[in-house]
Amino acid sequence: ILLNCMGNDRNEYIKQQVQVKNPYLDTMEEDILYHFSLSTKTHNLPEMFGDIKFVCVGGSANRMKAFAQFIHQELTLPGNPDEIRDICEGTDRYCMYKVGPVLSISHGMGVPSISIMLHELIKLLHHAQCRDVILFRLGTSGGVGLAPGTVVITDKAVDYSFLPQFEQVVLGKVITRSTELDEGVASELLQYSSELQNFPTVIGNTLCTHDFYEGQGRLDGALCSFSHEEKLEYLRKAYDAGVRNIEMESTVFAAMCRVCGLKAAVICVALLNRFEGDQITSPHDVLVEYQQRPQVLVSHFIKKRLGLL
Ligand code: R2B
Ligand code: URA
Repeated sequence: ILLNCMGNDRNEYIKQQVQVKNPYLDTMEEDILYHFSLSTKTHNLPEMFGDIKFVCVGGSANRMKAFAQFIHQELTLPGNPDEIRDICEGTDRYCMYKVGPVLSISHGMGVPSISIMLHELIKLLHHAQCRDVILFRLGTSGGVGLAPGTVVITDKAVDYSFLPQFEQVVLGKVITRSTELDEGVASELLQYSSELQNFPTVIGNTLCTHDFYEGQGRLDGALCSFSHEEKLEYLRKAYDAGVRNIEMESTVFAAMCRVCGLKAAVICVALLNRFEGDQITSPHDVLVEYQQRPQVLVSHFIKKRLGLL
């Protein structure tokens, strides 16, 4: 019985760890996380990152720095938030800030950019022996039948045919991975959004595309190979499949986190209603306020989890 218990405990313990799914990694003497400008030989990753519990990623470097400063204030941590240092200052590919148990990282635009970052992030969390980590993508998106400013918590991240899957070409063949996200975290986020004032939030599917213009059915790119009617028909089909917003990273984010046993959620604000147009016409200050909304919601979640609320 005792052995059995220990076995179960051990399984539980391992399950909570960040799992890399690559047998070659353990045979490497050094692992250079090139795009972070970090390495297992030159940096003590367990010491630097071992206490991380929440990882927040988003496209823009400035926005993720602002988020780090914001969460620093929200958690009332000591020190000056203006003096926060970019851990990846040795490279300008991505930026990274650590604030207590929270890591804030930028990922650039699109699937290839975020997937490079996620490979190195998941290895970093593994090398650092982090446990019980939740990942959040905080982003912007185009709303599908939603008022600008609405926050969308992703139920399923779907591809161009509205299926919850991510296709990747590996050695010349397409492999398909599931993009199921953590249901518990999503419903907890929705619950917390109702505790915030003037905070329109919905849960819905998120369409992930490989382009901002033609790929999202926009009529205002340098190329346009379809009509206004065809655009509306595609958006209507998306809406009927439960899609409420469109962005460019959610499927690979969901797929990679799932394979590695990481709980993950996607929270994006809609900057416009795509049934009404393609250009983002809101004034700068309005857009800045919209982009703070996912940050406010995730900060609320983190404070709840840390017992600060
Ligand atoms: C949302 O906004 C960016 C495009 O403007 C892209 O990274 C995304 O997913
Ligand atoms: N990001 C996108 O990918 N699409 C939009 O319409 C707005 C932001």
